[in-house]
Amino acid sequence: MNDLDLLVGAAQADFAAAATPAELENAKARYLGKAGQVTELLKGMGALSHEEKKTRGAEINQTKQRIESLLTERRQALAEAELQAQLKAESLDVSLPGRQHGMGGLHPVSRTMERIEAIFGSMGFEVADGPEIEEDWFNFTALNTPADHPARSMHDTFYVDTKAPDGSGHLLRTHTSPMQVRHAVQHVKRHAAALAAGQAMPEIRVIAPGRTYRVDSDATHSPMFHQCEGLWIGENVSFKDLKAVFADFFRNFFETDDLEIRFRPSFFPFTEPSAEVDIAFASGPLKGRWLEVAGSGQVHPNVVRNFGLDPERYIGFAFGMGPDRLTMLRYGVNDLRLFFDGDLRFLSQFK
Ligand code: 2NL
Repeated sequence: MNDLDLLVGAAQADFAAAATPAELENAKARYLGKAGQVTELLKGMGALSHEEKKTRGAEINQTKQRIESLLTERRQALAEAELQAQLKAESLDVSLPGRQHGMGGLHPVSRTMERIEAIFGSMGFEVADGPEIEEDWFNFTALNTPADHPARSMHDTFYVDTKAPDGSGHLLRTHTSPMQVRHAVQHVKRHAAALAAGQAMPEIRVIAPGRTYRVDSDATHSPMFHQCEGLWIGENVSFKDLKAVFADFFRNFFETDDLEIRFRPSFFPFTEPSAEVDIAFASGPLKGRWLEVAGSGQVHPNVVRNFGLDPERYIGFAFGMGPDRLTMLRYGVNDLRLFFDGDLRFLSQFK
């Protein structure tokens, strides 16, 4: 083995040791670069005779070609290895089963809202809608709530803008009653001609479910909570109708006829007289305990007048209840905040 064979062997070993294209290019420079070993051999030929130059030159050129082809071979091997590694890293097993999308479900409070709408719908109640950012007049003034009433204070209410000089202002509605006020005012406008002619107006029978807002936060109060109010106005609507509506509603809602209903005197600015509504189950885990489930009353004459109706002719009742609390009772949930934390471990139990 001569010096040239040894050089080829050294280059082969060097190229094999290069693990990356960059390392291989460094190894190449050591043989074929400007100061590389092959280049140095060619430079050293100056001292040889003409005959020696011919044979030695041919041998060196051959050596150079062998090293170049070793280099090409190694370049290809590295490129191939790189490609294989990339294919492996990005491989996709098309035979794997598809990922399943989790099936969503209605929020438990939404389920309660739907039940409430269906049950009252079966009794001929329409469903009102309206803005969550409400005008002062619809939220308070129309409902006979005087300017100095504590419910109107900054302490209890989220105001969106400060009161304008004309008394108008905006706030997050503190109950769903303003939707009923809007509904009643529209209803009266629609039947204005009949009313002016002294003819009868179709009854107002509506519920107003939705989100409401108050400055309040603990285990049983959330700053955002749900309410469903109801309103029934006609020429001959009385407390006995209210009691029948509640009996029908709660027996349907809790799916039992074994419950009692009682009214307790109370006060609301928008009703007179007013009553709290309690129910008690005759069996089950809550057996015999009176549970407060709604507020109610005969609509105050001032409120009837604000609808645009004559309180001497039109009379009726209104009520308000909390779907969040009804949901807690129906499913046995003990902390209101669980409904609004968004924890799927809790929510997925209601699917
Ligand atoms: C409660 C009290 C109540 C009303 C809401 C009402 C609405 C109109 C006119 C008159 Cl448009 N009244 N709503 C009446 C009595 C009680 O709710 O404790 N809610 C959870």
